[in-house]
Amino acid sequence: MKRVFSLIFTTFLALSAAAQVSVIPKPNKVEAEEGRFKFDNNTTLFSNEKSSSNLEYLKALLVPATGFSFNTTKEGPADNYIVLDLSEQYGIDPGKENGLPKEGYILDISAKGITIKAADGAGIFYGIQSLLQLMPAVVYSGRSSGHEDWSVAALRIEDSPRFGYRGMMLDVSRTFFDAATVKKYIDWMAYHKINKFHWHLTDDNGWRVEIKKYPLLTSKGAWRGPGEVLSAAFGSGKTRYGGFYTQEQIKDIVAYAAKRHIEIIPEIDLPGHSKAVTASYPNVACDGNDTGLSVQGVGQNVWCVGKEANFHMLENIIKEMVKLFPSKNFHIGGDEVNYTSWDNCPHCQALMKKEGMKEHDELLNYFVRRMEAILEKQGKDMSGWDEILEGGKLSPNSRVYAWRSVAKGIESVTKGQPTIMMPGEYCYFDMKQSKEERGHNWAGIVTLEKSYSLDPIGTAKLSSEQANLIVGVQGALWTELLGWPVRFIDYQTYPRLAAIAEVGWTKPELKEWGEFYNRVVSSHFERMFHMGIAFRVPPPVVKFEQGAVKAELPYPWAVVRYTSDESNPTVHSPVYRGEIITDKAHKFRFATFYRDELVSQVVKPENAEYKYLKPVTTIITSMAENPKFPVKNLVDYKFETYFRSEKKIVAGDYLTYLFDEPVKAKRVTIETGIPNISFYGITEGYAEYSYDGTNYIRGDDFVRGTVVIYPQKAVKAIRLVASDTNDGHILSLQDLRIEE
Ligand code: TNX
Repeated sequence: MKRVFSLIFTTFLALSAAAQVSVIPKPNKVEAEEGRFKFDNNTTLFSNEKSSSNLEYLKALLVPATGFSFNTTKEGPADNYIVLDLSEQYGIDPGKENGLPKEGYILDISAKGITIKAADGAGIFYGIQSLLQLMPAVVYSGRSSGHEDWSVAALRIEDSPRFGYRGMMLDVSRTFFDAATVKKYIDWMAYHKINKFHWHLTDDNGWRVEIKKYPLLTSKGAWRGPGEVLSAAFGSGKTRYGGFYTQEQIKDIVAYAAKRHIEIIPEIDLPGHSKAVTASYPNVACDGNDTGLSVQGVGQNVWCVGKEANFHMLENIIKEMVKLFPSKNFHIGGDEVNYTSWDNCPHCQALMKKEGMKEHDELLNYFVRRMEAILEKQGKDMSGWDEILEGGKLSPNSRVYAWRSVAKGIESVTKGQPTIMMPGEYCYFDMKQSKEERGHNWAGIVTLEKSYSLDPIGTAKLSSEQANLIVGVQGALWTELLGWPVRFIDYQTYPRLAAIAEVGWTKPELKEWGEFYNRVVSSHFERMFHMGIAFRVPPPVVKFEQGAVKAELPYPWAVVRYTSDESNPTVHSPVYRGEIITDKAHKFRFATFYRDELVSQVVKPENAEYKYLKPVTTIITSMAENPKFPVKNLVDYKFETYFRSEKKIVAGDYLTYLFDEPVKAKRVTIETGIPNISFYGITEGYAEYSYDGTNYIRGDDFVRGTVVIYPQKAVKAIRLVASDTNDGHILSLQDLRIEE
């Protein structure tokens, strides 16, 4: 009887310990065991790996956090140890079942010691990552309080990834991130067992890699602003903006990533998205007088396919770059080519004729095939965005990155191409995370739950051969919107990358949203905090119902603070404890705080009456309207609808809101740019206001597209004036927010 009881009891203990393992991405098999391993000053490290890289990596985290010395031993220790045990024997070989797959590991923790077994260095590294996540979160920062319990529960994890490709893409062209930031970004990826870094190094708005043979690519093409060959973009305004990586810096970053078992796949975006090139070397562009614009509103940004010299230049660029990047794969972009450039170019037209092509996308395929050949000569396989499927066949080795939809990924594998699934609606971290937050929305709102719900193989009926062509999944951060605020890069990436990491690593049958979310908020927030990530903290949902303001906490122990005077909550604002009866719900503001340092988006109660005035207004403007976004959108007082100019604005362009009757307002907020995206606002300009409709008083200059006016008397008119062109190809304006 006693035995039975103790058996039940141990099983219970073991089960609950297994349930407490909150590692992200979730390991594929966890068995809890009895006891704990306690780290102390005599704990030794031993590794049989030829390279000391994993061992040093582990030690560099453990020593500062714990204060223990973690001496390394020459022989396998008998007690109180951490052993890294690498042997190819543990791998799958034809004669043996149940071996460890690539990147797999076994983490064994007993009271005596910790062993990580793997058949490759990456496996050892991932065993280390799981171990770190089982320890107090301060292990990542070294900011120990001195009260941490440096012990871990005994268990055995046997784990390996679902996909061999678990990636993250960062666009460093639109916003430039210095080498130190890129390294930090790589560190964070490694903590999540992400193993590919797709580095989007060039785009219209900046070329970011030093090429010795073509120095203008960076001396000119890496800079935008007044007097530069590239005009200001994305809020860079009147300052010179840019930067690039030297070849030495790139090598250093590639080596840094390799130590973290991350392969860097470079991308130079071709043949479109190439304004930085054509502005620096104008001969690269097509001849002919094309005035067409790319989707992003950039003209003359395409490599001419008809000029043979361009392929020599590309080969030279590739030759320098392959020396920097050992990856077998090289990404050449291929997306969103503005074909009017080729349509109007005599060289491209002559080439079409010569090759007997009928459609302009055949020119794209021609270009792509030439790039395949250039890369093949250097021993590389080509990768590109899903547009490269158009206009003809590809080499079977060419890898397609499906970004527009899951369907594009399916089309790609159906055509026999190795494919990375990264559909925007799940994987684009430049998309907004809720309606009110900044971000793009062309692929919808990408919540954490949405990212988590992706299954890269999914429900599509694929043959097993086709399914095998899906080599993995990737998150992406495009950075048109990331110049500000500070650390927005963290906010957009995390925790969504944690979700994609689990999509890429964990067997689908083990995934469960509610349980994942619980791991994120109860353990991973604290880890990310100590990793130094300013991640997105979820805001509360706040409603005004039956005379009371009620906040629903994003998780039960969330610290939500509020104000009742329209100001943003601070760490000194009261903590929300329960519903608040009020007749001024519209003045309340709420935010979730994480450890006083990270604050969520500030939210207002839903359903409260926001007293924006809606005076009858006439618009007078110097700008032609885009008929799809007409001037009348500015006077419907629906804040989602907005105005777009037909053309790029010039200094002196204006728009006046003329009220039928003077309006008494305590405050008028003028926001420009697309609502909640903040693209195409006024970057250089000011607001004026008038009490009589004739004489105007100059208000403030626009700062990040916004001006606030506090009128002394009833206002008759408000006018926005551009003192220079803005940095978009159009201007977008919104309804006035007029408060009584
Ligand atoms: C489309 S994704 C693009 C990028 C933009 C992005 C914004 C892709 C291959 N092209 O140039 O930055 O949308 O979400």
